[in-house]
Amino acid sequence: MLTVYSEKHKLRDSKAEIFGGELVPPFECPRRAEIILERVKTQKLGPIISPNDYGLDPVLAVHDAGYVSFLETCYSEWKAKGFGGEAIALCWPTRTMNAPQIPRDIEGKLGYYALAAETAISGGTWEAALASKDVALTATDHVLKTKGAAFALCRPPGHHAAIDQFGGYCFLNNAAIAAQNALDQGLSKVALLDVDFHHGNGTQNIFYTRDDVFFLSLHGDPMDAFPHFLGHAEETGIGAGAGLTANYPMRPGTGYAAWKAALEDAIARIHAYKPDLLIISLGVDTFQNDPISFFKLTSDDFTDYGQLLGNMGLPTVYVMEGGYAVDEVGINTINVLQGHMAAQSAKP
Ligand code: SP5
Ligand code: ZN
Repeated sequence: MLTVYSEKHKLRDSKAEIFGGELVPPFECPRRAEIILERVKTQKLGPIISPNDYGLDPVLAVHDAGYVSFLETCYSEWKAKGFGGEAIALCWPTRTMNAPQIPRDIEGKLGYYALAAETAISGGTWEAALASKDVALTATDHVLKTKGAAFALCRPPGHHAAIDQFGGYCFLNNAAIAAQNALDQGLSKVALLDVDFHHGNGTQNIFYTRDDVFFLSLHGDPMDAFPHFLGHAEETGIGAGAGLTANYPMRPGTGYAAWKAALEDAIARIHAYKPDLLIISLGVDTFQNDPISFFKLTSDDFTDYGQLLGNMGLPTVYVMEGGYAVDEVGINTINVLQGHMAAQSAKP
């Protein structure tokens, strides 16, 4: 399987995450991608290529233009105020405030465009985010050509990034940008299956009213887990998108048997939709030793579900999302891809 990777991910190297009331080194760190890349090499997964530059048009096809220019200038506006640290949101238009105007001040803009405070915007974040969407777009174009599968080793991740909000370590929604770009090249229907531990609130937000992308997500119940305010089973899409969002929230301690049952249901629904392309938001934070999550998957379970995904026989793009047990993040990720490849080569 082809891997697309950009060294520019290293430019996303934030120093601080708010966690448990303390500033800690971010869970979403450069070493994650380096460990995954290393495992791609040692397991001889296949060729590794650098992404092409697609510019901003595919970004603006899913994200708000004001949001995109905010991301571009946020850090320099923050520094211009004389602040010593990284840009972190502190104040929001919450339930008791009126529909907001977008403030002039960068601290106000941060509150307007942030959906969580844990994610700091640091110098280099924008450049890394741009390269990350190029990784997803390049992998997708390869799959459109070959009808096979590819791995987009994206970093920073994307699935929490909404039309005009960042957070959950995400800035640009790589998987959504790739899905939209495939549609813009003439595909009719894309299925976007999110197996990251966290609900893909950003992806759901982007496609909620549409019938050309079927979004499905398996995740920690938002009653118990980040992002807390989206991802309930009752959210199934509206308008043309009615019935084309499917959420599978699961409780703390969920193990592979229950998780796999949810995946099998999702797979049946994807088959019924008959998509031209499958995009997997691949987070491996469902692992039993993940430091911020509560599912109980073992490393072997990742291989097993990779086979189920490969058995679907669809052109498939794997887009990297989360996974914070850094020592095992390479093993678990590549286990999914090797499971997929084993299923493919078992086909007559
Ligand atoms: C891409 C991705 O996986 N983003 C996840 C962002 C999660 N950020 C909030 C983490 C809050 C964790 N609370 C954990 C309690 C652990 N006992
Ligand atoms: Zn996650």
